[in-house]
Amino acid sequence: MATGNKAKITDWVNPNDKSGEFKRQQSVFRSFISREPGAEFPPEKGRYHLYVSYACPWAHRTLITRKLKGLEDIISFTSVHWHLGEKGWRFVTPDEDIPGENATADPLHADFTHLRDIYFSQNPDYEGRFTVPVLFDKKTHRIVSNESAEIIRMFYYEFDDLLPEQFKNLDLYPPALRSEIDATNDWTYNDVNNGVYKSGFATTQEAYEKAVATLFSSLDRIEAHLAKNPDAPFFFGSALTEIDIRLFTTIIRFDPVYVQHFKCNIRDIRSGYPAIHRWVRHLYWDIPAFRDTTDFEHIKKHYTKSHKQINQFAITPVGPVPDILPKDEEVRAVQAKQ
Ligand SMILES: N[C@@H](CCC(=O)N[C@@H](CS)C(=O)NCC(=O)O)C(=O)O
Repeated sequence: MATGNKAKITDWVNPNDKSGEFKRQQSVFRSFISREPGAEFPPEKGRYHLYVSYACPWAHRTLITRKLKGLEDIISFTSVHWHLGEKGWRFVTPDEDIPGENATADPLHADFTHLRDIYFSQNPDYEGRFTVPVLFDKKTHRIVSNESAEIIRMFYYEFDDLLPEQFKNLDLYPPALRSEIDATNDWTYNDVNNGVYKSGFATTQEAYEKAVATLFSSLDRIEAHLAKNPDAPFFFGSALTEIDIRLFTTIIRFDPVYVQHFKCNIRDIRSGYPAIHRWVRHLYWDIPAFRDTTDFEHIKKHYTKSHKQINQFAITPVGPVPDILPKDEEVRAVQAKQ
């Protein structure tokens, strides 16, 4: 759906659409960084910049992957302010003190105040949504991609020639698991990553109930899968793959935001899904690429203070406390059963 003319930024569901269902638009910029000779966007140190929001689960994928693959000195980034207003995401101003590394003004364009200025610099008539993440080429001043699923795949291999052995060897999409990863992505994208949004943005009871039922039956499926292998650290056993990255960014937001704000409240993770709870805490507490890129202040404030169609007074709930439990603590009801 376009944001142009009369549509409000919070009209994620077209008010004329009687189904009340949230239908996510396709990303528009779909080029690739490639190490093939003659590629339009070759891998080069310092050439590319990521625009993200710490709040956004799709952008969060790119920050985790950048860190896991050791690309911190190769690809720079900026996080926007957590508030999404009528003109979309905006940059932090110099007088503001916002948490998180690189939550600053746009370092590349001194006169840009909003993320949409980058989209308009590509096409003054751009009519799509102004979404993060955006992968930007400093050399040609073009947006390479605004599709997180494709940006993370570029990071898996295309920069490997510039990386030390330890990072080159990390294969997040290993050939032996590719068909299983693709099949898992299909349903986890639709039902879980996007499912929480379909639940929260629904504007009819029917659309909401359909989304929330599908979401929870897919969480049950993930729980059953992880419970089969209780000592395994990752979704596919001993191999950290893109499934862990893509599921993590939704699950880490689940109890703090999606349960109450998006009404995904049949169960929560900490009391209702022991295997998912164990898996997410391992990633968060034991692997810096997951923990260091997670900022609960951006996450909680963004959803609750930007989605006025859901939360008119922009009050951010205090709980749950804490945002994520330590690995050796359980909620009281779980403790009592042990
Ligand atoms: N398919 C995109 C979706 C990105 C997306 O929807 N990002 C949201 C933030 S969570 C956004 O920037 N929304 C702004 C808007 O819709 O106005 C991707 O995965 O990269």
